[in-house]
Amino acid sequence: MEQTFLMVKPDGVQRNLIGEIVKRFESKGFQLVGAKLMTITPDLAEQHYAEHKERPFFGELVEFITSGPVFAMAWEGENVIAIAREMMGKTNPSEALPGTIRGDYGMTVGKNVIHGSDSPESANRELGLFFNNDELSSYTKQDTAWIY
Ligand code: DAT
Ligand code: MG
Repeated sequence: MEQTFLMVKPDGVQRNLIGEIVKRFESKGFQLVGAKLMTITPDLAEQHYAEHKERPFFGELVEFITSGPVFAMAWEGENVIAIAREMMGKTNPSEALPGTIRGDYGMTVGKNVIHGSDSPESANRELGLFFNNDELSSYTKQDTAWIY
């Protein structure tokens, strides 16, 4: 079963959106396999966003993502990487459709509420950056038979 890394960013935590965001992925039928509230160090932020190192907004991005606690999550389900990206909406909340998380709760590209891995490679990399193996739970939920 596929897994992805999702994270409520510092703005989402401050705006009391953790529950709302967890609820959307739970209700969809995905399974939570790991979660923690944590403050990202500058070193972890630079590793996490390494692909953007040369972009002009990199400094601001690192400053923002380390500015307060985030809620880091590992979610599991069929096609969860792509479906979670759809549920998040476009990077720029002003272009994200209503019904998506960024479309419903975001206003600016800087503070866009949620992060989600964009490919199997990035999911694997990001899950490894944020979680130790013993922080991820492998378990069977009773509702799985009613979802698939
Ligand atoms: P996503 O978070 O949708 O995967 P991304 O990987 O292209 O988007 O960029 C990572 C984050 O960087 C994004 O969530 C917000 C910030 N960002 C992207 N483009 C930006 C821009 N033009 N100006 C400021 N911040 C930007
Ligand atoms: Mg990205």
